[in-house]
Amino acid sequence: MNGQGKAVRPPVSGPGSRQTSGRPPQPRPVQQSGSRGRVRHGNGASDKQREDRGASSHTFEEAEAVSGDATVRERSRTGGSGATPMRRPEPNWRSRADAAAKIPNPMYASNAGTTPMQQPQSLRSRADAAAKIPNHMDASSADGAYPGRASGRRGVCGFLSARRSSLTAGIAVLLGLGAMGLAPLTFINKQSEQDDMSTTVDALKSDQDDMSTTVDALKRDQNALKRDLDNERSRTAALEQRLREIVKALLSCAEGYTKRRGICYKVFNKQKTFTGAASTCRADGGTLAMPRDADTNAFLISLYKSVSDDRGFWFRLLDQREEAFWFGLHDQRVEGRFEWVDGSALGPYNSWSPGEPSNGGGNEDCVIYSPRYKDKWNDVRCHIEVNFICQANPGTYCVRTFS
Ligand SMILES: [Ca+2]
Ligand SMILES: [Ca+2]
Repeated sequence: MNGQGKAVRPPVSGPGSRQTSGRPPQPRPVQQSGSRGRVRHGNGASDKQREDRGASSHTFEEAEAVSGDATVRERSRTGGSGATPMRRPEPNWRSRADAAAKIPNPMYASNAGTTPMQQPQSLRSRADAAAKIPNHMDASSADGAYPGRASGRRGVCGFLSARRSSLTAGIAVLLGLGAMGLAPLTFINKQSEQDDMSTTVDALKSDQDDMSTTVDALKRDQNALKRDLDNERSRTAALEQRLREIVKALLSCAEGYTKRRGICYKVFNKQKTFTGAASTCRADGGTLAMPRDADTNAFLISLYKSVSDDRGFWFRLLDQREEAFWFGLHDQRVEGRFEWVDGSALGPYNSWSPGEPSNGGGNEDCVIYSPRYKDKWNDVRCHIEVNFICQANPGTYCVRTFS
């Protein structure tokens, strides 16, 4: 047993060792011969033990520390003679090593249930296996598999339930203190807001006064405009009334005139010479009447008969005045060539009394109606004074009235 142990024992460092110089010692391959092999190999079993311890304690350095402590304790037990524990193995050490080797480690347990020593693995493969081991501490919050969280919540809830009154009182005290601390600030803010509101109210009052002044001015302007509008309406109404009168005058005959076929006629029961009668007709905007046809001639005869004062045969016998009426026909410019007072020729129509125009005495140049000649035309001297008949167009008198 000791000879086999010496064959696998690592070289001891010291002055007499042949491996103190030259090629450094190489790690021997681990034999897979069970627990016996681990005991025979000495430091090889110790290495395996350190790996196991390292796996159990999750750090290789901790395993080394444990191994170092065991070595120190062994050296102190042997009196510090310099002999290594593998040179003089103690029964307790081997049993402890064997017991440690027999501790099942789930990180190295294979599916077949073999121990790590039965299936040699590299450190990397072991680390990979360890990474695949599910860790309850890493359970996500989604699956809710972590039992410590529920218990923690129950503990917090229990704590809060047991101290609800205390917490409530504490919160009330804090709120009261906060309210007492915020009260001055709130008062300051309220005072500042009140000042701002007062300034704003003053500005609004000033604007309101300005607007009231503007409204008053606008009302005055509105009243003035209304008065002007009323005046303009009255003036427009007066102008419209005047215009209607003018239109009516333009479409009607002057006072005393009778309208026939668009011409106004009037009998003047005033005895004047031919020239005087013509002047009176021009003053009314017309001329002496010009009966250019039989109908107009008959109308004029009926017109002067309605106004004439027929004083009877005896009166006419005693009164030598001619009961006659001038109308606008004469031959003053050219003897025997009768024309109308507007300069136009007599034309085809005439109503001469038989034997007329006679131009008696060589100076009969103006024409009259005469009942003595049965209302026929007769040329007489122009300077005698008789009644006369005027004619005018409708509205002609307006020129005289509004001019
Ligand atoms: Ca004549
Ligand atoms: Ca005559």
